[in-house]
Amino acid sequence: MKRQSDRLNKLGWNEFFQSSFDSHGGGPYHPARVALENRDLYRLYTAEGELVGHLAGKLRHEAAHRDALPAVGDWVAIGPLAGEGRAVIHSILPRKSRFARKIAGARTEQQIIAANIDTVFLVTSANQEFSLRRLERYLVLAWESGANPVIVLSKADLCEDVDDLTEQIRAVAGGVPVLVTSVLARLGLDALDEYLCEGKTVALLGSSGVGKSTLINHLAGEDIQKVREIREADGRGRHTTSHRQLIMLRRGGLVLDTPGMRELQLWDADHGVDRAFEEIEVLAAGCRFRDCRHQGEPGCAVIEAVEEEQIAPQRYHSYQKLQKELRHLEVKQDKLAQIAQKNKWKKLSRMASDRSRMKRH
Ligand SMILES: Nc1nc2c(ncn2[C@@H]2O[C@H](COP(=O)(O)OP(=O)(O)OP(=O)(O)O)[C@@H](O)[C@H]2O)c(=O)[nH]1
Ligand SMILES: [Mg+2]
Ligand SMILES: [Zn+2]
Repeated sequence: MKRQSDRLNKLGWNEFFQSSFDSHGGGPYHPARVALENRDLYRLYTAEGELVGHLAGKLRHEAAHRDALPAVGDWVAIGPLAGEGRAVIHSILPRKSRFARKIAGARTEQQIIAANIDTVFLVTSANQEFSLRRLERYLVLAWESGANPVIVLSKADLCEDVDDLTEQIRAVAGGVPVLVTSVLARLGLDALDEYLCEGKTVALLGSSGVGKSTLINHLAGEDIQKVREIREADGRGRHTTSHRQLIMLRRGGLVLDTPGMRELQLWDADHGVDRAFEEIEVLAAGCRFRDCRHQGEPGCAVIEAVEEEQIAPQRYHSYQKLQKELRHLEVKQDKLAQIAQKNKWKKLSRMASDRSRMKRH
C-alpha cells in the first residue's frame, strides 16, 4: 500500500485529489493520470504502470462539451481492469488548474489544453518568432489557469542583445520570473531544475519551433521527443510535436510537451487579463466612472497615464484588444446559452403535448 501511494505521489497525486477521490466514492475505482489522448483512446499512468483507457459510455454521453472529457494531465477514476492492459474511465476528478482556450475556428467552445499543471513554462525564442503581444496573451491564459507562469526565453545564442530582449519581456511580465536559456550553448539551464521536483508537473507552451521539445530532451537527459530542423529564414517551426504528452522524468517530476499552437483565443479570462495587466487595473481604480472602459471617458486615469507615457501605447492597445475579445466571446456565449434554453423549452413543451395527446386517446 505504501509503495503504491509513493508511486502515485510521483505522478502528482496529493491530498487535493485524494479527498475528492474519497468523496466520489473511491470504492472499486483506481486513480490514473492521463498521459496522452488520441481520439477516444487514452494512455494512462497508474500506480501499477501504464494502461490504455477507454471512456465509459455514460461519461461520453453525459459530456455536453469537450471540456467534460479527459484532457492530458487529468486525474481520472478507472474501473476494475477490463483485461490485459486496458481500463475504463468512469469520471474525471476536479481539476486543480486548467489551461484552456477557445477551440480554434468559429465554434464557441472551450478546449482544455492541459490540466493539473503546477508551473507553465511560456517558451519564446530569441529570434524572429519573438512577439511581446503573443507573450501577453500566453500570460493571460496562464494566470487564468491557476498554474504558476515562468517565462523561458530560449535560443539565447541566436540573439546579439539578450539583455535588451529580457528588459522588454520584464516590462510586460508583471513580476513573473524570466529565465534566459540556450540548449545549444548550455546556458541558463540549471535554473529550470527548481521547478522540476518530484510530483510536480511542468507544461511547456509556445509557438512551433521555439525549442520546447529540445528543452524536454535536455531535461530528460535523452532524446525522447522528436526535434526538427527549423527554416531559419523565417524563424518558424513545422509543428514537429503532434500530440500533447505527459512525460515522467527519471530524475523526478513530470513535463508536458505540447505542439506549437497557431491560434490562441481567450476563454473566460477576465481574471487572467486583470492579473496580466495589473498596472493598468491598479490605475483604473482612479478613473472617475466605475465602469470606465478607458476609451475616452472623462476623468480616465488610464488614458492619462498613456498620455504621460507611464503606460506604453502598445501595451494599452493590447489590453483594449484582449478586453474586446472577451466581450465578443461573452456575447457569443450568451447567444449559445439562449439557444440551449430555447431548445430545452421546445423539448419540454413537446413532451407535455405528447403526454396530453396520449391521455386523450
Ligand atoms: N540555435 C539554437 N537552436 C535551438 C535551440 N534549441 C532548439 N533549437 C532548434 O530549434 C528547432 C526547433 O526545436 P523543437 O524543439 O523541435 O521546437 P518545438 O518548440 O518543440 O516545436 P514544435 O514541436 O513544432 O511545437 C530545432 O531545429 C532545434 O535544434 C537553441 O538553444 N539554440
Ligand atoms: Mg516539439
Ligand atoms: Zn478609465
